[in-house]
Amino acid sequence: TPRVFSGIQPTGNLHLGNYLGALKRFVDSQEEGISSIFCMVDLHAITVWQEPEDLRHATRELAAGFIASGIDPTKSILFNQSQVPEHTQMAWVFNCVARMGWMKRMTQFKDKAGKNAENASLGLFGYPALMAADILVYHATHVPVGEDQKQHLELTQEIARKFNHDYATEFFPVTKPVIEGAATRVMSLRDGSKKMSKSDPSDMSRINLTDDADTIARKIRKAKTDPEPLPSEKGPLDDRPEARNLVNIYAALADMSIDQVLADHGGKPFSEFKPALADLAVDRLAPISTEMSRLMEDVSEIDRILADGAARARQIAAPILQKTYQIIGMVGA
Ligand code: AQP
Repeated sequence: TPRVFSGIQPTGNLHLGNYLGALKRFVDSQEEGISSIFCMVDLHAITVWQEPEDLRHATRELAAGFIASGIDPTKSILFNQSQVPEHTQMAWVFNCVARMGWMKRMTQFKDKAGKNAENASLGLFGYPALMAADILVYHATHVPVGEDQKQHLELTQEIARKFNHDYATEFFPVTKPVIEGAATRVMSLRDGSKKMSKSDPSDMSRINLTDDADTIARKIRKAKTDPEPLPSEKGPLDDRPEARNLVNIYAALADMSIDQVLADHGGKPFSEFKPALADLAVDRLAPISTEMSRLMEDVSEIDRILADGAARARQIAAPILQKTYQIIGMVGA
Protein backbone atom coordinates (compact mmCIF):
# COMPACT_ATOMS: atom_id res chain seq x y z
CA THR A 1 0.00 0.00 0.00
CA PRO A 2 1.30 3.47 -0.85
CA ARG A 3 2.45 5.69 2.00
CA VAL A 4 3.68 9.27 1.63
CA PHE A 5 6.32 10.80 3.89
CA SER A 6 7.94 14.22 3.65
CA GLY A 7 9.57 16.75 5.95
CA ILE A 8 10.48 20.41 6.16
CA GLN A 9 13.14 22.00 8.35
CA PRO A 10 11.88 24.47 10.96
CA THR A 11 14.51 27.05 10.12
CA GLY A 12 12.17 30.04 9.65
CA ASN A 13 11.20 32.03 6.55
CA LEU A 14 8.89 29.39 5.08
CA HIS A 15 8.61 30.60 1.49
CA LEU A 16 6.76 30.23 -1.80
CA GLY A 17 9.27 27.58 -2.96
CA ASN A 18 8.50 25.45 0.11
CA TYR A 19 4.79 26.01 -0.53
CA LEU A 20 4.72 25.13 -4.24
CA GLY A 21 7.50 22.52 -4.17
CA ALA A 22 6.30 20.80 -1.01
CA LEU A 23 3.29 21.94 1.07
CA LYS A 24 0.78 22.36 -1.76
CA ARG A 25 1.68 18.94 -3.12
CA PHE A 26 1.40 17.38 0.34
CA VAL A 27 -2.19 18.62 0.43
CA ASP A 28 -2.79 17.01 -2.97
CA SER A 29 -1.60 13.62 -1.71
CA GLN A 30 -3.71 13.95 1.44
CA GLU A 31 -6.74 14.80 -0.70
CA GLU A 32 -6.12 11.75 -2.88
CA GLY A 33 -6.66 9.74 0.29
CA ILE A 34 -3.11 8.35 0.47
CA SER A 35 -1.87 7.67 4.00
CA SER A 36 0.44 10.65 4.58
CA ILE A 37 3.01 11.49 7.25
CA PHE A 38 4.50 15.00 7.50
CA CYS A 39 7.33 15.96 9.80
CA MET A 40 8.97 19.14 11.08
CA VAL A 41 12.54 17.88 10.95
CA ASP A 42 13.92 19.74 13.97
CA LEU A 43 16.84 17.32 14.35
CA HIS A 44 17.89 18.14 10.79
CA ALA A 45 17.66 21.85 11.58
CA ILE A 46 20.34 21.63 14.31
CA THR A 47 22.95 20.34 11.85
CA VAL A 48 23.55 24.09 11.63
CA TRP A 49 23.40 25.93 14.99
CA GLN A 50 19.94 27.30 15.87
CA GLU A 51 19.02 29.73 18.60
CA PRO A 52 16.83 27.53 20.89
CA GLU A 53 13.96 30.02 21.22
CA ASP A 54 13.98 30.60 17.45
CA LEU A 55 13.88 26.85 16.81
CA ARG A 56 10.92 26.39 19.16
CA HIS A 57 9.08 29.27 17.46
CA ALA A 58 9.95 28.11 13.94
CA THR A 59 8.74 24.56 14.68
CA ARG A 60 5.34 25.80 15.86
CA GLU A 61 5.11 28.29 13.00
CA LEU A 62 5.93 25.56 10.50
CA ALA A 63 3.19 23.38 12.00
CA ALA A 64 0.83 26.34 11.61
CA GLY A 65 2.03 26.64 7.98
CA PHE A 66 1.18 23.01 7.30
CA ILE A 67 -2.29 23.34 8.80
CA ALA A 68 -3.00 26.72 7.18
CA SER A 69 -1.97 25.26 3.80
CA GLY A 70 -4.58 22.52 4.15
CA ILE A 71 -2.98 19.64 6.02
CA ASP A 72 -5.66 18.20 8.28
CA PRO A 73 -3.97 16.64 11.33
CA THR A 74 -6.83 14.19 11.72
CA LYS A 75 -6.38 12.87 8.16
CA SER A 76 -2.59 13.07 7.95
CA ILE A 77 0.01 12.54 10.67
CA LEU A 78 1.75 15.82 11.57
CA PHE A 79 4.55 15.84 14.15
CA ASN A 80 8.06 17.00 14.97
CA GLN A 81 10.94 14.59 14.49
CA SER A 82 12.52 14.82 17.94
CA GLN A 83 9.34 13.42 19.56
CA VAL A 84 9.76 10.13 17.70
CA PRO A 85 13.10 8.63 18.85
CA GLU A 86 12.87 5.82 16.26
CA HIS A 87 14.17 8.30 13.63
CA THR A 88 17.57 8.67 15.31
CA GLN A 89 17.71 5.00 16.27
CA MET A 90 17.18 4.00 12.64
CA ALA A 91 19.63 6.70 11.54
CA TRP A 92 22.38 5.01 13.54
CA VAL A 93 21.77 1.75 11.70
CA PHE A 94 21.91 3.63 8.39
CA ASN A 95 25.11 5.43 9.43
CA CYS A 96 26.58 1.95 9.49
CA VAL A 97 25.11 1.03 6.09
CA ALA A 98 25.95 4.23 4.18
CA ARG A 99 29.51 4.77 2.94
CA MET A 100 31.71 7.84 3.50
CA GLY A 101 32.20 8.15 -0.24
CA TRP A 102 28.43 8.39 -0.86
CA MET A 103 28.11 11.23 1.64
CA LYS A 104 31.07 13.11 0.23
CA ARG A 105 29.34 13.33 -3.14
CA MET A 106 26.31 15.18 -1.74
CA THR A 107 26.10 18.64 -3.31
CA GLN A 108 23.99 20.02 -0.44
CA PHE A 109 26.77 19.17 2.02
CA LYS A 110 29.33 20.82 -0.23
CA ASP A 111 27.15 23.94 -0.58
CA LYS A 112 26.29 24.22 3.10
CA ALA A 113 29.72 23.34 4.46
CA GLY A 114 31.37 25.80 2.08
CA LYS A 115 35.14 26.07 1.88
CA ASN A 116 35.72 25.11 5.48
CA ALA A 117 34.27 21.57 5.42
CA GLU A 118 36.53 20.47 8.31
CA ASN A 119 34.55 22.80 10.52
CA ALA A 120 31.09 21.55 9.47
CA SER A 121 29.20 19.45 12.03
CA LEU A 122 29.30 15.68 11.78
CA GLY A 123 25.49 15.91 11.71
CA LEU A 124 25.57 17.99 8.53
CA PHE A 125 27.72 15.33 6.90
CA GLY A 126 25.41 12.51 8.04
CA TYR A 127 22.21 14.45 7.22
CA PRO A 128 21.16 12.14 4.34
CA ALA A 129 21.36 9.02 6.55
CA LEU A 130 18.93 10.62 9.02
CA MET A 131 16.74 11.57 6.07
CA ALA A 132 16.76 7.98 4.83
CA ALA A 133 15.74 6.91 8.35
CA ASP A 134 12.87 9.47 8.40
CA ILE A 135 11.47 7.86 5.27
CA LEU A 136 12.26 4.19 5.72
CA VAL A 137 11.23 3.94 9.39
CA TYR A 138 7.69 4.26 7.98
CA HIS A 139 8.32 2.10 4.91
CA ALA A 140 7.20 5.16 2.93
CA THR A 141 6.80 4.45 -0.76
CA HIS A 142 6.47 8.01 -2.12
CA VAL A 143 8.30 11.18 -1.10
CA PRO A 144 7.08 14.46 -2.61
CA VAL A 145 9.93 17.00 -2.60
CA GLY A 146 11.48 19.83 -4.59
CA GLU A 147 14.17 19.21 -7.18
CA ASP A 148 16.96 20.07 -4.70
CA GLN A 149 16.25 16.86 -2.73
CA LYS A 150 16.67 14.47 -5.67
CA GLN A 151 20.22 13.46 -4.79
CA HIS A 152 19.32 12.77 -1.15
CA LEU A 153 16.47 10.55 -2.27
CA GLU A 154 18.74 8.59 -4.57
CA LEU A 155 20.96 8.03 -1.55
CA THR A 156 17.92 6.82 0.42
CA GLN A 157 17.37 4.25 -2.34
CA GLU A 158 21.02 3.21 -2.20
CA ILE A 159 20.82 2.72 1.57
CA ALA A 160 17.67 0.60 1.23
CA ARG A 161 19.27 -1.51 -1.50
CA LYS A 162 22.51 -2.03 0.40
CA PHE A 163 20.68 -2.94 3.61
CA ASN A 164 18.48 -5.41 1.73
CA HIS A 165 21.55 -6.86 0.01
CA ASP A 166 23.78 -7.07 3.11
CA TYR A 167 21.11 -8.80 5.20
CA ALA A 168 19.62 -10.86 2.36
CA THR A 169 16.17 -9.40 2.83
CA GLU A 170 13.57 -7.38 0.97
CA PHE A 171 12.60 -5.52 4.12
CA PHE A 172 12.99 -1.92 2.95
CA PRO A 173 11.04 -0.61 -0.04
CA VAL A 174 12.94 1.33 -2.67
CA THR A 175 11.19 4.68 -2.24
CA LYS A 176 10.06 6.75 -5.19
CA PRO A 177 10.83 10.48 -5.23
CA VAL A 178 7.86 12.46 -6.52
CA ILE A 179 9.23 15.61 -8.15
CA GLU A 180 6.37 16.89 -10.29
CA GLY A 181 4.59 20.03 -11.39
CA ALA A 182 5.53 23.48 -12.65
CA ALA A 183 7.34 24.57 -9.49
CA THR A 184 9.76 21.88 -8.39
CA ARG A 185 12.49 24.53 -8.34
CA VAL A 186 11.24 28.04 -7.60
CA MET A 187 14.04 30.51 -8.20
CA SER A 188 15.05 33.65 -6.30
CA LEU A 189 13.12 36.78 -7.35
CA ARG A 190 16.45 38.63 -7.52
CA ASP A 191 18.53 36.06 -9.42
CA GLY A 192 17.08 33.49 -11.81
CA SER A 193 20.08 31.20 -11.37
CA LYS A 194 19.66 30.70 -7.59
CA LYS A 195 16.85 28.78 -5.91
CA MET A 196 14.49 30.64 -3.62
CA SER A 197 15.86 29.84 -0.20
CA LYS A 198 15.15 30.44 3.48
CA SER A 199 18.70 31.48 4.14
CA ASP A 200 19.09 34.07 1.35
CA PRO A 201 20.09 37.28 3.15
CA SER A 202 17.84 39.34 0.84
CA ASP A 203 14.20 39.19 1.95
CA MET A 204 13.27 40.56 -1.51
CA SER A 205 14.53 37.28 -3.03
CA ARG A 206 11.61 35.30 -1.63
CA ILE A 207 7.92 35.51 -0.79
CA ASN A 208 7.45 34.37 2.78
CA LEU A 209 4.22 32.66 3.78
CA THR A 210 3.96 35.27 6.54
CA ASP A 211 4.15 38.25 4.12
CA ASP A 212 1.08 40.49 3.94
CA ALA A 213 -0.65 41.37 0.66
CA ASP A 214 1.24 44.67 0.13
CA THR A 215 4.61 42.99 0.69
CA ILE A 216 3.79 40.18 -1.74
CA ALA A 217 2.72 42.68 -4.42
CA ARG A 218 5.82 44.85 -3.89
CA LYS A 219 8.21 41.87 -4.10
CA ILE A 220 6.62 40.71 -7.37
CA ARG A 221 6.67 44.24 -8.83
CA LYS A 222 10.40 44.51 -8.02
CA ALA A 223 11.27 40.98 -9.19
CA LYS A 224 14.13 40.93 -11.68
CA THR A 225 13.01 40.41 -15.30
CA ASP A 226 14.23 41.15 -18.82
CA PRO A 227 12.74 43.88 -21.05
CA GLU A 228 11.00 41.58 -23.57
CA PRO A 229 7.27 40.79 -23.40
CA LEU A 230 6.23 37.23 -22.54
CA PRO A 231 6.52 34.75 -25.41
CA SER A 232 3.46 32.78 -26.57
CA GLU A 233 5.34 29.48 -26.49
CA LYS A 234 7.59 27.68 -24.02
CA GLY A 235 10.77 27.41 -26.12
CA PRO A 236 12.08 30.98 -25.76
CA LEU A 237 11.77 30.78 -21.95
CA ASP A 238 14.76 28.44 -21.84
CA ASP A 239 17.11 31.40 -22.17
CA ARG A 240 15.09 33.69 -19.92
CA PRO A 241 15.37 32.23 -16.41
CA GLU A 242 13.65 35.12 -14.59
CA ALA A 243 10.71 35.18 -17.00
CA ARG A 244 10.44 31.41 -16.85
CA ASN A 245 10.40 31.50 -13.06
CA LEU A 246 7.47 33.94 -12.93
CA VAL A 247 5.53 31.90 -15.49
CA ASN A 248 6.19 28.69 -13.53
CA ILE A 249 5.01 30.35 -10.33
CA TYR A 250 1.85 31.55 -12.07
CA ALA A 251 1.14 28.09 -13.48
CA ALA A 252 1.66 26.36 -10.12
CA LEU A 253 -0.45 28.87 -8.17
CA ALA A 254 -3.27 28.75 -10.74
CA ASP A 255 -3.08 24.96 -11.26
CA MET A 256 -2.58 25.60 -14.98
CA SER A 257 -0.05 24.25 -17.47
CA ILE A 258 2.77 26.51 -18.69
CA ASP A 259 1.20 26.37 -22.18
CA GLN A 260 -2.12 27.63 -20.84
CA VAL A 261 -0.45 30.53 -19.00
CA LEU A 262 1.42 31.54 -22.15
CA ALA A 263 -1.74 31.22 -24.25
CA ASP A 264 -3.44 33.70 -21.89
CA HIS A 265 -0.51 36.07 -21.27
CA GLY A 266 1.85 35.68 -24.25
CA GLY A 267 2.73 39.05 -25.80
CA LYS A 268 2.07 41.00 -22.59
CA PRO A 269 4.85 43.15 -21.10
CA PHE A 270 5.86 42.49 -17.49
CA SER A 271 4.15 45.73 -16.49
CA GLU A 272 0.88 43.83 -17.15
CA PHE A 273 1.87 40.29 -16.21
CA LYS A 274 3.36 41.17 -12.83
CA PRO A 275 0.16 42.75 -11.44
CA ALA A 276 -1.81 39.70 -12.61
CA LEU A 277 0.69 37.43 -10.88
CA ALA A 278 0.62 39.59 -7.74
CA ASP A 279 -3.19 39.38 -7.59
CA LEU A 280 -3.08 35.62 -7.99
CA ALA A 281 -0.34 35.22 -5.36
CA VAL A 282 -2.20 37.41 -2.86
CA ASP A 283 -5.42 35.52 -3.54
CA ARG A 284 -3.74 32.16 -2.82
CA LEU A 285 -1.30 33.14 -0.07
CA ALA A 286 -3.03 35.82 2.03
CA PRO A 287 -5.54 33.34 3.53
CA ILE A 288 -2.63 31.07 4.53
CA SER A 289 -0.78 33.90 6.22
CA THR A 290 -3.94 35.02 8.07
CA GLU A 291 -4.65 31.47 9.25
CA MET A 292 -1.04 31.00 10.38
CA SER A 293 -1.25 34.10 12.59
CA ARG A 294 -4.54 32.90 14.03
CA LEU A 295 -3.13 29.46 14.83
CA MET A 296 -0.03 30.99 16.43
CA GLU A 297 -2.27 32.77 18.97
CA ASP A 298 -2.69 29.45 20.78
CA VAL A 299 0.53 27.45 20.63
CA SER A 300 -0.79 24.99 23.23
CA GLU A 301 -3.21 23.71 20.57
CA ILE A 302 -0.31 23.32 18.10
CA ASP A 303 1.72 21.48 20.74
CA ARG A 304 -1.23 19.17 21.37
CA ILE A 305 -1.54 18.40 17.65
CA LEU A 306 2.19 17.63 17.40
CA ALA A 307 2.15 15.37 20.47
CA ASP A 308 -0.85 13.47 19.12
CA GLY A 309 0.84 13.14 15.71
CA ALA A 310 4.04 11.87 17.35
CA ALA A 311 2.12 9.17 19.23
CA ARG A 312 0.48 7.99 16.01
CA ALA A 313 3.78 8.11 14.11
CA ARG A 314 5.46 5.95 16.80
CA GLN A 315 2.82 3.27 16.39
CA ILE A 316 4.04 2.82 12.82
CA ALA A 317 7.77 3.40 13.38
CA ALA A 318 8.34 1.29 16.52
CA PRO A 319 7.52 -2.14 15.00
CA ILE A 320 9.56 -1.34 11.86
CA LEU A 321 12.57 -0.44 14.02
CA GLN A 322 12.10 -3.63 16.10
CA LYS A 323 12.00 -5.75 12.97
CA THR A 324 15.14 -3.99 11.72
CA TYR A 325 16.90 -4.78 15.02
CA GLN A 326 15.83 -8.42 14.69
CA ILE A 327 17.20 -8.61 11.15
CA ILE A 328 20.59 -7.21 12.19
CA GLY A 329 20.94 -9.44 15.24
CA MET A 330 20.12 -7.32 18.29
CA VAL A 331 19.21 -9.40 21.38
CA GLY A 332 15.91 -8.35 22.94
CA ALA A 333 14.34 -7.23 19.70
N1 AQP B 1 13.09 26.96 -4.17
C1 AQP B 1 12.41 25.83 -4.00
N2 AQP B 1 11.57 25.39 -4.97
C2 AQP B 1 10.85 24.24 -4.82
N3 AQP B 1 10.93 23.48 -3.70
C3 AQP B 1 11.76 23.89 -2.71
N4 AQP B 1 12.05 23.37 -1.50
C4 AQP B 1 12.95 24.16 -0.87
N5 AQP B 1 13.27 25.20 -1.65
C5 AQP B 1 12.53 25.07 -2.80
C6 AQP B 1 11.44 22.15 -0.97
O1 AQP B 1 10.86 22.43 0.27
C7 AQP B 1 10.94 21.26 1.10
C8 AQP B 1 11.48 21.60 2.45
O2 AQP B 1 12.73 22.19 2.33
P1 AQP B 1 13.73 22.17 3.53
O3 AQP B 1 13.32 23.16 4.52
O4 AQP B 1 13.99 20.83 4.03
O5 AQP B 1 14.93 22.50 2.65
P2 AQP B 1 15.85 23.65 2.55
O6 AQP B 1 16.70 23.26 1.39
O7 AQP B 1 16.43 23.91 3.87
O8 AQP B 1 15.00 24.92 2.16
P3 AQP B 1 15.74 26.19 1.76
O9 AQP B 1 14.69 27.20 1.64
O10 AQP B 1 16.58 26.01 0.58
O11 AQP B 1 16.64 26.49 3.02
P4 AQP B 1 18.21 26.79 3.01
O12 AQP B 1 18.29 28.20 2.62
O13 AQP B 1 18.59 26.55 4.44
O14 AQP B 1 18.87 25.86 2.04
C9 AQP B 1 11.79 20.25 0.34
O15 AQP B 1 10.92 19.33 -0.29
C10 AQP B 1 12.48 21.09 -0.69
O16 AQP B 1 12.78 20.35 -1.85
